[in-house]
Amino acid sequence: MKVRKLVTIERHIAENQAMSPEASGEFSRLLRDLTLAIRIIAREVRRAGLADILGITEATNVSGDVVRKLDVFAHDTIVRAMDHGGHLCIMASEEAEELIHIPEQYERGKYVLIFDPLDGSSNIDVNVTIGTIFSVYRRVSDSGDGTLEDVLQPGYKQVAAGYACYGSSTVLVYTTGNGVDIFTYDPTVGEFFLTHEKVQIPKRGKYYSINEGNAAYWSPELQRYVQYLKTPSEDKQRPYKLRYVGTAVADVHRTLLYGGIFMYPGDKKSPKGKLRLIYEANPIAMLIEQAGGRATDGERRILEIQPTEVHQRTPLFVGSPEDVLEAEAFLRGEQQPVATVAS
Ligand code: P6P
Repeated sequence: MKVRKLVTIERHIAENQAMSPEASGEFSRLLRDLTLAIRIIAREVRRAGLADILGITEATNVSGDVVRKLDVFAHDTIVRAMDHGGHLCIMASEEAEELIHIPEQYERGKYVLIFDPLDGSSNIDVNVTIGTIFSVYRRVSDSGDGTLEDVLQPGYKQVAAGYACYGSSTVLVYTTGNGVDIFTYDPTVGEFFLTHEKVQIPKRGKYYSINEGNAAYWSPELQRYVQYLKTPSEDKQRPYKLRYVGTAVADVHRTLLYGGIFMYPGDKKSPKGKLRLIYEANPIAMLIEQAGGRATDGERRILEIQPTEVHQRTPLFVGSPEDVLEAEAFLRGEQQPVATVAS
């Protein structure tokens, strides 16, 4: 629902905290520090072409992606903003092979931060939308330094999840389990203002989002599903429109607002697909489920998958509940295309 009242994200977090009695304020301060990092990244994204932080480094990350300067900047900004506040016991970044421990001079807190500092790297140098994705968990280890066990938690344990989408404007979308709220950044005052409250995804959409360039590697069932979406139907529900940005945050944000389905499936080349479970799929899944949508790997609920490795990948089917359920039926071989009008 669109919002007219002027509410900043700080006030929204504080009011949210007031609603959860056990909140000590530590969680609110964690989110406040994270939004500072996102503001700084947003500024650099806007001026990247002028600040010589476009372009690539010689490095590749643990997933084999070419690392770009803005990736490194975003990663460093989040670590520097978050490592001394006393809220976290450990961090994990898609850009870092190893877990990020809290420097010994700083206090450790009860939360875990998992983040993809800059999602959509391949789009950075061509001025296409990119994003930052984050997840917050409570620690499961008792005290002191966080552990691998604190990081490898199933997605349903998230206490917060969100993304920043650096597009025509910068929006911050997050949930703490009480629905999904969207904030739009006003750089003239340096504030994120609440613009959509308790967002609900349409039950079904008219968009599908997948990299059709991989069609030759898809399973026959997936090929049948996508062909079904492209085949005109008597009720004009189909064909769906294809939209694919190549930045998960952008494709998910459109799916959240307009409905439909975003898919990064496993295929013959990459049986587990490309997206990472803890950095991308889990936060996206929490947000979409909180907005009334569905998020699976084609059969299992993403949030119930027990991670075994920090950088593990998962197929992802996410969006309007009717669309994702229909995709799953095709993947099980159940659905046969219904009668369609001659194209
Ligand atoms: P492809 C960006 O590099 C990313 O990790 C996701 O944000 C995006 O959805 C996907 O890769 C795009 O991958 O293979 O279609 O270029």
